[in-house]
Amino acid sequence: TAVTRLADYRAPDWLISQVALTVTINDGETEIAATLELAQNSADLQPLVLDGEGLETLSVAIDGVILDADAYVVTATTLTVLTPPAGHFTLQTRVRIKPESNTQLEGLYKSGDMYCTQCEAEGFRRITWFLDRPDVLAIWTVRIDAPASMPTLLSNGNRVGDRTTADGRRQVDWSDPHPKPAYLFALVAGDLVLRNDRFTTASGREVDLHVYTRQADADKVDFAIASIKQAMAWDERRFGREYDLDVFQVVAVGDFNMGAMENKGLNIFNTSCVLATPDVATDDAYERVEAIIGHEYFHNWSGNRVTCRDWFQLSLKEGFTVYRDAEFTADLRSRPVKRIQDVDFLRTHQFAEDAGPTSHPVRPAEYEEISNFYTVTIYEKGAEVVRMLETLIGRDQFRAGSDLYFERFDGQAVTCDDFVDCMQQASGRDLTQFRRWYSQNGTPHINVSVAADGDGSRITFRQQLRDGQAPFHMPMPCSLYAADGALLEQGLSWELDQVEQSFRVNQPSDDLLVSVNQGFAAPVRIHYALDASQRDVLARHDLDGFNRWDAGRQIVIEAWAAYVGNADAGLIDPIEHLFDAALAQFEQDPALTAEIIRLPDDSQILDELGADVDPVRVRQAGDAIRAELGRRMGELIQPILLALEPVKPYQPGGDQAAKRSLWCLLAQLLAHAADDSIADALTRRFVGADNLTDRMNCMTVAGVMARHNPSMFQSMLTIFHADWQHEPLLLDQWFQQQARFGDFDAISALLEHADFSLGNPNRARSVLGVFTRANPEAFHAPGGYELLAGCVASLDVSNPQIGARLVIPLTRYKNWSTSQRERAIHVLKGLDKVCQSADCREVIGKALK
Ligand code: HT7
Ligand code: ZN
Repeated sequence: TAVTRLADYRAPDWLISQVALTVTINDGETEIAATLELAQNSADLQPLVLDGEGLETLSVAIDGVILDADAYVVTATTLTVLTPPAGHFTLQTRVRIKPESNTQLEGLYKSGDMYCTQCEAEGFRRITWFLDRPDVLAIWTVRIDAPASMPTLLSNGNRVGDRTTADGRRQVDWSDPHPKPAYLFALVAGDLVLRNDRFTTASGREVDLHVYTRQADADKVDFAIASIKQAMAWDERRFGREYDLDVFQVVAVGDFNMGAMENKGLNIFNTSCVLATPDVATDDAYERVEAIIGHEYFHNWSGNRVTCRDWFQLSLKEGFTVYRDAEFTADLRSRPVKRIQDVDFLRTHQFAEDAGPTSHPVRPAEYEEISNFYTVTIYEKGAEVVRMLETLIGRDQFRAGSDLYFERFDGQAVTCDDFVDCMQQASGRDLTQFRRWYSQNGTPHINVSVAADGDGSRITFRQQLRDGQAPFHMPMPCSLYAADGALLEQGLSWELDQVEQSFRVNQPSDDLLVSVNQGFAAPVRIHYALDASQRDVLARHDLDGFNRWDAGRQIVIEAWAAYVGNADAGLIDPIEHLFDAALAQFEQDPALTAEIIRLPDDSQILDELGADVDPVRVRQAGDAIRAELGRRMGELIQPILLALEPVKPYQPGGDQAAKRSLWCLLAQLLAHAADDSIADALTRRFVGADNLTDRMNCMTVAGVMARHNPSMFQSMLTIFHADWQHEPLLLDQWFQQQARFGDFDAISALLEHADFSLGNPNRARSVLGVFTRANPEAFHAPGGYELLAGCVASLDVSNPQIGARLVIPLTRYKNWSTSQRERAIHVLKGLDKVCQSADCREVIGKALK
């Protein structure tokens, strides 16, 4: 497969200043007439090579003259005009495409009755011939011409024309005044319901807010609209960024490869990331809707007004925008809880990615298929890198750097280095070494040791680096505590920039506990050997909220990892101790309490244990620990569960959501302990629930109980299906619960269910994503890998982007037990023989290297 390399980047030979598209939609075929104003951008005149894929070319003209067939060459992926005029000229093309048979969901495709687009990263070339690269920015006008059955015709920018033609067709014209690359183009056509609202910007401009859904979802967008207003106001307040068009449009689409897309002025959302009512969205889903609405909206500046020069710079927009949406959530909700959840997510998913075969730097040096690089490294680690910049230079200088960035590069396509340059200029700090975070992959491991040094101590940090890597520059804020938890020194703004460096403090080493990397300032793994009682001191006394939580986290991870090798109930004592202390104060901060008693994902234990571990044993050890905790703490938990009875009416978020989450975690401990005393309360809560969160929580607890008593889980599934099968998002939830708790046979049966379809990414993820990531007993059972592989082989043809994502759990076999590794390699080799797409071939190829 062809590899694209950053080192080979060259500015385009041609630029496009203006684009005029006419998109004529008819059932079965769509015609696109494109007029491109081209300008020579190279010193020597070069052929014009346009990108395209799956296009039927009808005509090509230059300056109004149709070209002879020998004046241009069309291949499967290019159209080359061999001798274009020097300087400036107009190119007109007409092509035909078939959105109805587009199953890849890239380019123009159909979701139900609605036509919609997804052009990032390289989908626009599936619509018409173009210079489909992010450093070609043009001013666009679009005419959509469609049958009267599709009255809603949307594109980017402002609506400038709207008519019904003599033959009854609809024609709508759009004009976008801001230059943009092709990946930000969008078009939607259908019969949609509009919900509208307004926002007045800080400078007094009125903006229409338009949210479009299919008829059945029209009542599910209030929360999204409120979130748009919050996001607009927040970006003005926090980053000085105003919205810049007359209308901001959002469309909800049921078939979508990812969460949402920030097309200029026309954001397209997966229904799962925009629709929210108490009956269709859990508390977590509400928070996700708010965050993703924010994320896509914030892209209007960090991504759209200032975009990426090439796809290697993807984190320039994604890392920065994730950082921005995390701050948005932190400001709207609980900052400490948001930080804990984000770090937990990073450790679970990004650390695992960085330890696996698809590990790559925040700015990759090469790729085979760019769609494979929309990863937790680009997004979440990229956001951590931006956060480190803020920590290193301070909040005010970071804001000055971001102002400079938006001002200097407005309307341009730039690089990660350009971003750091702005931070460097605004702060006056030398960030040369810091840039290694963009080019060096892997999670840095930092060994911390404390040794006596005269009457004080020396705290030494050692960076363990991969072969050939140079040390990172990172913030390492620390505080010092005495062995009894008394604060000795706070706010030590240490920074690391060498392989080894040490700091002297006056406290004797036998009475010193260091609270290291406070707030998880640097995205690293810290190795600081403390015993459980020392960690317990920090878990009680650390004034840094994140590190207080993290001390407890380390207690759990170490105990669980030890328990995998030796099921000694005594190992559970420190966890019980931690949970006891947390529950004693649950009323003060139920959200934080929930974070303390939420056990980490299995992958963090696998990471702790290193090589040759059976993931099923890790899961079983975790379940045994939960069961033991449930037995030991039952008497403490019972009254708390009563105190956490549901409050009506349902409100998403806040204290209510925290209490629901805590209830679910505690009830699961009892369920693991096979404590049937909660059965009646569980049934009552499920039947009486006025919201999805409680229904799902009850099903989760019943799913755990199903081990020894399957009937309650089964009857909840039946009731839920009968009540909610008309809602696709709830059918997804119904599939997810079964994929999580079912055995291998049950999961095989799900794939045969009439409502299962690999063609809908949400449904495919609901079964395959959950089964492979959250149900190790079924996944590692005989036939589990093959079950996934069969689906991946089929997706390789119909939707390779999704296939390449779903196969990833099978590629993480490096540290599994020998027989599991051998089976995984065997199945991957089989897949390697049949898969044809660049997407799947890249992921599988790397896993087999
Ligand atoms: N920037 C968007 C990325 C995206 C995407 C990428 C590849 C294929 C399909 C896609 N849909 C959306 C989403 C975002 O980060 O905001
Ligand atoms: Zn994004």
